[in-house]
Parts: sequence; C-alpha cells; structure tokens
Amino acid sequence: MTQDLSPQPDNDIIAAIATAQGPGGIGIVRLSGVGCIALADKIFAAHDHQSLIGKPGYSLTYGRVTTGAEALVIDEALATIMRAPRSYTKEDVVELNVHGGPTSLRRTLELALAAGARLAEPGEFTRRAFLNGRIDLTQAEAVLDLIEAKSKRAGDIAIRQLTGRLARRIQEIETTLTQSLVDLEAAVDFSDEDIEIEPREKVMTSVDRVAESIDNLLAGAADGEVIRTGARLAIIGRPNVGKSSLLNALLRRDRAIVTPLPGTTRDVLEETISIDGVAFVLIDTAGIRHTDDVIEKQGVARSRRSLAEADLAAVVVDAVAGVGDEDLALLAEARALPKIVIANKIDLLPQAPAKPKILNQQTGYIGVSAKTGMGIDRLERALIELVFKDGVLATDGVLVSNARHAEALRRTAVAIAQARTALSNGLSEEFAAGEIRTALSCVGEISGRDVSPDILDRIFERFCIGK
Ligand SMILES: Nc1nc2c(ncn2[C@@H]2O[C@H](COP(=O)(O)OP(=O)(O)OP(=O)(O)O)[C@@H](O)[C@H]2O)c(=O)[nH]1
Ligand SMILES: [Mg+2]
Repeated sequence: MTQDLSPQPDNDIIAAIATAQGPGGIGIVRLSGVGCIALADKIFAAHDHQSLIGKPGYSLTYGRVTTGAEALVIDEALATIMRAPRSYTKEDVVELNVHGGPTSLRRTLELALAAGARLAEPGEFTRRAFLNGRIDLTQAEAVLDLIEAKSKRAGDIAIRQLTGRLARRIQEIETTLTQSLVDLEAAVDFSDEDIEIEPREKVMTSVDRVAESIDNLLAGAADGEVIRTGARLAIIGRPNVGKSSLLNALLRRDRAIVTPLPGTTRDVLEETISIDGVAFVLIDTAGIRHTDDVIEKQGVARSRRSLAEADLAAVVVDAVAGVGDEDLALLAEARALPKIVIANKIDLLPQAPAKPKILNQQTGYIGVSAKTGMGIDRLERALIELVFKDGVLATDGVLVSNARHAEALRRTAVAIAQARTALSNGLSEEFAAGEIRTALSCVGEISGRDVSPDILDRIFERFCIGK
C-alpha cells in the first residue's frame, strides 16, 4: 500500500488521566496535540509567573493548577513540557503531575476539557505514536503487553518487542520481499528484450531466506503466546487425592479449603503463580466422580469445563492407592493436553513410587507430598518443561508472542511457498509476483504498514484511556 492510503492521525488536543485509578502519591493528566501547551497555560499558573509556551522541551515547571476565572487553586503541580516531535506521540505533549487520588485528577482533567481539550479514546496516545510513525504496530501492541505482563518473562518479551526487535525482523522481511518484487517485475517488463537479467535464481534465494526467517519466528510462537498470557494448568483428579492441598503447596499459602472429606471443593478456583518468571494460572477443581449430590454434580461439570479450556493438565493420583481405572479414565479425558501425573501423599510411603508401567512414555510422573512440601521443586521444574520446548526460556532472540502476528506470518509463508513453486516450475514471473504481493500485504498487517482501520480499532480498544 502507498503511504497516503494509510489512516491519517488527528491532531486535535486530547486529554486523559494517565495514571491508575485510586489514591496515589502522584497522578498525571496528559495532554497531546497541536496547541496543548497554550491550553495548559490556561489552567496552570507557574510559580515563576512565566508561561509554559515559552519553556523549552523536556522542562519541568513548578506551579499550580487553577481555574482561570476565579483563580481557585485545585492542586500543586509540576508541568512537564515535551515538544513535537520529541514526545511519546510525536506531538506537543504536556503532563501535569498533581497529587494522586480521584479528586485532583478529575478536576484537573475537567479543567483541561473545559479549556478545549477532548477526552482521549482508549489507547489514543499510543495510536498517535503509531500513526505519526514513531513506533510500528508491533511496538504499539508491546506497550499493552508490558502494562499487562503477568510475569517477569512476559515483561521481557514485551520490552524487547517495544524496543523494536520484532519490528526490525519484520522490516527485513518486507525489504527483501519488496526487492524480489522489483526484480520479478523487471523480468516481466523486459522479457522481450535481449538483456541479461537472471532474476529467478536471485529471487528464489532471497525468498528461501525469508521463508527460513519466518520459520524461525513461528517456531517459538506458541511458547511466546504462553509466556505472554500465562499457562492455564487444570489440576484434576478423583476426590480427596489432594488437589486443593497441592494448589496451596504451590502457592505457599492456605488458599483453598482442605478437609478429609471427599467432595470438599465444589467451585473452580484460580490463582496465578510465577515459576522461573513464567506465569501459571493454577485451576483447582472439584474431584471428578459419579455423584447424585446436586451441588457436587455441578462442580464436576465445571471441572470438566476447566479441563477443556486449559493449556496443561495435572492429573493428581493418590500415591498409596496407585494409578487405578478411574485415574486412567481421567487421563484419557485429558488426552488432548500436555499433561503430568502427580502422585501425591508420598509421605505415607516408605520410598518414592516408581512410574507405573501402564503410563505411556510421554506422560511425566512425579511423586510429591503436598503436606510436607517434598517434591514440589521438582514438580515446578517439570511444569516448566511441560510447557516449553528446549531452550526457549534461555533464548534472548525475537519471540513472537501474539497470535495475530503468528497468524499473519503463516499466511505470509504460504504465499512465499507458492511464489517459490511458481518460480521453480518455470511459470511466468507474473504468478510469483502476485504471490509476493500477497506476502507483502500479510507482513504489512504485522508492522501496521498495510492494516485496516478495523484491526487498528480492535487493537487499541483493549488499551485503557490515558495510554
Ligand atoms: N498425608 C498426606 N495427606 C494429604 C496430602 N495432601 C493432602 N492430604 C490430605 O488429604 C485430604 C484431602 O485433601 P484435599 O486437598 O482436600 O483433596 P482434594 O483432592 O482437593 O479433595 P476434593 O476437593 O474433595 O476433591 C486432606 O485430609 C489432606 O490433609 C499429603 O501430601 N500427605
Ligand atoms: Mg479440593
């Protein structure tokens, strides 16, 4: 797509509270757009009696937020001035640091609105940063990922993406594909003339390189997504095997009710923990068995639903009783998921149990005691191994963590493969050129170079107002 078809940013003055709701030491009202510094002058009186409009970029001015007319003081404040294009949005930006808490912030915002600003839409500051070309779409999305990061690793991926690592890889792909397209089009245009262009080999080599780069990106995509969102681990098993005790042991606090009575847990309970910097959502469920109890029946149905929605399953069995038919039936129910069998209550055995022969080789088996904490570290390591392929946590390379990106990359790869086939089968360059154009439009969705306003709306509506 040509640059002028891409959506153009508004540059009217937008305003929003940029900090979290609730009381806090400091809260920030942010303004962006042409004329926002002059607007800030109307609601801010500097201690040195000078106007903000005369201040340089990246300066901080002490003063007060006041209503213009009666000069009623709302709060003490510091005004930060950032001048276009050296700001978050590439526009003039003013940030008024007032005291946190709803009153000062809301009154300051209302004054800004009364002075002519418009309330920002969710994500509108970041959207402007994207539309003004300061960041690409992967970086804009990384802002949200970073804000929402549930674990250290998720934060690591987000910050890498925010600093443009994925953006650069996508750009390399775009550049190579664009060059290939130019070469192919030249070959089409000059096909009648007797000039020596041998674009086929050149394009095939380039296209192979791009295909390899996409394969590498896609190889880690599933792991990246899990790191970003957290892995959902359903803890299932017969009643009384110690599922709730295990949840408590992993959390290291008494979260779930534990009793010697089978059928204690009725509702599904979720808690997030971080193992080796990765978030796991632990889901404690009602023990699965046949029952006529109305409440327990609903609990069992919910257990099954949790299992269906999980990424991983931990099938808990009683170490003393061993793996019985009912446990095997549960394992079969969890067959679609990566899973581990946890033999709990090993404190009641003289020695740790061996893995039963009936379990297949892929299914991990680990003995623990939720009561004494024995084996819990090993279980944590096993859970990390269960989700991630070798080495993904060690890599500091580019990790695709967003399903939208992975999906567009897959379509890019398909188009490239078709271009490759067309070329090696000796079809006219025009076929290949058509496929390369499709591939370019798919990668363009990732960078945001070629993206529809709908997709942009969908991405930015997930942001909060003020970001
Ligand atoms: N000795 C021993 N007892 C345990 C262990 N883990 C749990 N228990 C006991 O087993 C009983 C059942 O534990 P829960 O954690 O409530 O079991 P559950 O699987 O959640 O049971 P339901 O919610 O009824 O399905 C309780 O009396 C626990 O104290 C363990 O590792 N060793
Ligand atoms: Mg329970």
